[in-house]
Amino acid sequence: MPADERPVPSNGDLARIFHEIGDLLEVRGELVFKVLAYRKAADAIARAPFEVASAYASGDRRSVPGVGSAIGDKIVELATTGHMAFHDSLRAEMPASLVDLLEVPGVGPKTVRAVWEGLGVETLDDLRHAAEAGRLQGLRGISAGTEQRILEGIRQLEERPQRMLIDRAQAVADDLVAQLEGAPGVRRIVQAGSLRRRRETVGDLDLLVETDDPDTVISRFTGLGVVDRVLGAGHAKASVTLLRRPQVDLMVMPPGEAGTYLVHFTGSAAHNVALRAIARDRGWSLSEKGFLRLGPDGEPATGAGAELRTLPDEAAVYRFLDLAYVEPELREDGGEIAAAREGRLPSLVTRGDLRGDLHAHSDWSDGVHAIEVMADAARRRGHAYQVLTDHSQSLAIAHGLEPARVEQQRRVIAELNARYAVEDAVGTLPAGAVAGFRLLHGCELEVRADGALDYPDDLLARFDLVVASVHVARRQSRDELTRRTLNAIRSPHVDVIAHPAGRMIQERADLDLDWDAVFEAAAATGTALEINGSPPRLDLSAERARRAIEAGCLVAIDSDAHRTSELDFLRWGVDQARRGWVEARHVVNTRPLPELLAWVSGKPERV
Ligand code: DGT
Ligand code: CA
Ligand code: CA
Ligand code: ZN
Repeated sequence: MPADERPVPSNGDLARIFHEIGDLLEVRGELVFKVLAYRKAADAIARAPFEVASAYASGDRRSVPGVGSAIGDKIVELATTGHMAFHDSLRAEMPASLVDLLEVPGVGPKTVRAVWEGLGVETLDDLRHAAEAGRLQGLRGISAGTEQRILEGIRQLEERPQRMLIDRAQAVADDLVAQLEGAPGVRRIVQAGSLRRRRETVGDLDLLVETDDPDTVISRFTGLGVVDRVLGAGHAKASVTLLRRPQVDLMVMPPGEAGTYLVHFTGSAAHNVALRAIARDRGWSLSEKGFLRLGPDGEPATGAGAELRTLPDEAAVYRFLDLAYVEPELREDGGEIAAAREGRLPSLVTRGDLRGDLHAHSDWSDGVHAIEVMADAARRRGHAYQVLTDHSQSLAIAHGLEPARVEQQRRVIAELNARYAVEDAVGTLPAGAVAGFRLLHGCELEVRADGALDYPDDLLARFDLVVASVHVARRQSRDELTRRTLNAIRSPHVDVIAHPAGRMIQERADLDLDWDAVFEAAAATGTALEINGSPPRLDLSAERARRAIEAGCLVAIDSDAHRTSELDFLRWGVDQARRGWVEARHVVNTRPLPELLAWVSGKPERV
């Protein structure tokens, strides 16, 4: 093929190749920074706003983050010769399928090389067969135990749910929106589906684009550099998978008719089914396109009698069915439709309702940042208070604090608060801060395996607020685990139970608790149950949060930050609270500081 007819690789082609180079280098055992350099370049090229290969081949070496002269030369080589010698030599050195083996939990590059060189294992199937036949043990560095762990890892990989945690789904969706915004014909983009409903995990992403030029929008979408494969594309919809990322469905909607499209693609499917039944009872068929009048035969009328009602926004759709507007977080067919009909939908808590955060760590235990850095970051977020809750003494793995360290920490906090008081008085507040900010002294108190609390009562009494949690002996019986949790709830010193189920989403099972007993005791003692905002936790779950408030419990929405950026985890906690029908009045950290402190000091009497 003459050079001028050779297709120039797209940004997506380049990204795929550089990702594969990174993977192959990893199998080869190259230094991490080298592997990461290729991956970083691949991601940046995928996102570049211009065609990198064409530009570079014509001598226009515009800057792309992470693409230096070495990678730039390889791009030019590929664009002008159709080959990249470095990539070719890596592929000649080892089969590309080895990369898949790195996905097995517990299998690193050394193991991959060992099984490939020693046994000729190239694929996951090969690896499973070799392990089942007991042929791995005996290879350098592989014991019988390692072999069992590899088998277990393969099983885990096969069973691993393919859903993203909400923070990753949000990041991928935001990135796509940024790449589509401002493109020709795009008037508005809405992130629909389970992400809009703020589910804790998201299967695929659903984007709705309002446009009067669907074909342009769809070809722009399917042509994005981050797109790996186009699964299907028509005039109204397209589905793609992204490089190392999930599936994305894009639907277009005509301007001015967004209402039914938004309702349809936000879901949930069960909520939509219920809406359609109401519509049908009233003589209409509801689809994404609008409401179609049903004929006498119960089928949508066609021809001259056809009547399609389109609606500009979602509120109008609900109004059309005589329902109050239902927030996306409630659209799970969990009683929201009856509540909308009867005018008793909850007024959901918002991020703006929170006045502070009751759970965060510093580098005194297992956090990353110093106390003053965490406090400053909380203050700049406009919190009225932040409770510092480093781990208690027995949690050695997290550098829990001995009582003497607790006393030291108290002094550090007092000095910081004195400084803030001076700044309040002279009016030199950092940007974003509100006057009167207080750093409160708390701890994350271990509930030991025998149910005992990890500090003596006289020390506990001196904290401003105590958050208690169960981290150890998670496999005890339901009775034992419940007894430990109730012991913490009933302590006059414990104010909040942190991440009550101890879960890690898709990673490990919840604590086996008698939840009714937990809710009853928490309600009776005024102990708050936490909705932990850390994306892998989100604990209480939305369902349990709803049961908790129905049982009369207070909840606390906390970040559990271990670094300053994680203070923003409050947002994910608020999402789950909303899914749990939680209102501001149920959330203890919506209260101003004096009321929060009054609640804490009321605890001994509450018990
Ligand atoms: P996911 O992706 O598993 O996290 O959950 P969703 O809710 O995002 O589900 P998805 O992506 O299959 O569909 C997005 C929305 O589109 C869904 O919430 C409702 C609507 N939808 C899509 N397909 C159907 C369908 O076959 N029937 C109904 N009733 N609704 C559908
Ligand atoms: Ca979806
Ligand atoms: Ca979908
Ligand atoms: Zn914590």
